Amino acid sequence: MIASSRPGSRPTNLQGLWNDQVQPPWGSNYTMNINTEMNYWPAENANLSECHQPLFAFIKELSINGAQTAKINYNINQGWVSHHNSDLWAKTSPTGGYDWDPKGMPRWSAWPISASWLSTHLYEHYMFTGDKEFLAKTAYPLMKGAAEFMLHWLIKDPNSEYLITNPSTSPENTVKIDGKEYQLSMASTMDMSILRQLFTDIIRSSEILNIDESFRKELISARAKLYPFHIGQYGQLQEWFKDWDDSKDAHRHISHLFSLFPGDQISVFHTPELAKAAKQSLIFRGDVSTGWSMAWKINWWARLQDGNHAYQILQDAFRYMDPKEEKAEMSGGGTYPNLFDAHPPFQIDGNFGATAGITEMLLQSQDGVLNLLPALPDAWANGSIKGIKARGNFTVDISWKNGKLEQSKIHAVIGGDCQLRTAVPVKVLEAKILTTPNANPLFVSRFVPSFEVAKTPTVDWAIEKGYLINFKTEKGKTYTIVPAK
Ligand code: FUC
Repeated sequence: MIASSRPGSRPTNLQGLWNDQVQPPWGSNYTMNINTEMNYWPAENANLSECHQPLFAFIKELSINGAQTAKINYNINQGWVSHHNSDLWAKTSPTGGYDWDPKGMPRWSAWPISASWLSTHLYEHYMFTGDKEFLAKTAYPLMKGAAEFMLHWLIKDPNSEYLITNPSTSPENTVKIDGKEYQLSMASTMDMSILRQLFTDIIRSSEILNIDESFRKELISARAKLYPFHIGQYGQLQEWFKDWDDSKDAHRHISHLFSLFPGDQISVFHTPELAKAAKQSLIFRGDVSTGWSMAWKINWWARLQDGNHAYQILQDAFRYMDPKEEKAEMSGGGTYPNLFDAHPPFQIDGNFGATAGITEMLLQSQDGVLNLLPALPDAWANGSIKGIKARGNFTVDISWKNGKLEQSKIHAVIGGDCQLRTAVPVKVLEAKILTTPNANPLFVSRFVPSFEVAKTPTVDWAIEKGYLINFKTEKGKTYTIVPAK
């Protein structure tokens, strides 16, 4: 990331600056229904925040072209939109693709949700840095534009009061209904999850900045009407509008788990039923897949606090790939001898996604607290990591021995409450311990979504709540955390 995404450069694309072909796979473009976003997952948690800047500059460019696309393609005169693919020139209209399906529309590109997904990166940057000027001047107008388009795009479901997207895809996946295969539907879980996340980010931003009350109210009312999550007939997190999910579907895209990662609406602590359903969906889809798909799975298993499963997938992703051998695209991914990710072919997203996942195994902060070693696998009995980041702009070092926390040092770049979750009871040296819950504005608890249940999930579940401790930090100071005994 340091080599390929510096302020002033273009953001990283499918092969990044390591593309060595005139006609690279998928045009070495920006595939924004997962790959571009994945490239930036380690930007904040791995302390490479400034390397996120080229993506923000690109979002700004997309917003300019995307306002035209909104008008020309959809007759929507507010906000901006972008689709599943873009290029060096920040293209925002849907791509063609008739070679793939000569008879029909390129259906996977009928996905106008990337503007919303990309916009959530702006808010994440704020959560990790606390940079209010960035939130006000750069992030807020872009996020608002993405949401304005969506408020026009959403329609009322004719059979209920819910707001839905239509047409809608669950990126690149298809669904069989009465033996016939479809790619377009309404209100896919991914669409609704991304919109709920974006609306929540904007609502929170407008509160923090104390601006735009009427727009905030509009979003609060729209968010309440968004088509909710469903737990389906197998106890799975339903992917489609109706319970058409196939439990044998092993498709590489598992977009309906957006809210488990990178989103934060599904949490093992705050929404355990939804987290169990997400786990069931993940079990159905299996472990081995393309490079980037396995990288996403590492992050999901980390969020499910299952370090051993995350580690298993990391091992699968290290499958040796001979660069001289051409493998079928969907044959399952691995790693080339130079450690580049193989979709196959070479794509850099798996490297970035796996790095984010390894970091999530050691530190998480999406749940209102800093969770130290949330998904440490047995295989990593002893180790240490330095200089990773948590929301609230805390820089964290952790060392562990025999699978247990040995010491952590937390540097408070901007200060504020710092609440920890740890597997063992800890003490914080030379700090004022607080008896109140975390009041740090960068941790204010997230929106807890509603859902409907067809069958209660029955997956194995052994989540340790651990121990919580909250302490006050001062800007610029470093705190030492050690086991209490
Ligand atoms: C999407 C993915 C493919 C590949 C391509 C660049 O189409 O479904 O697996 O990553 O982007």
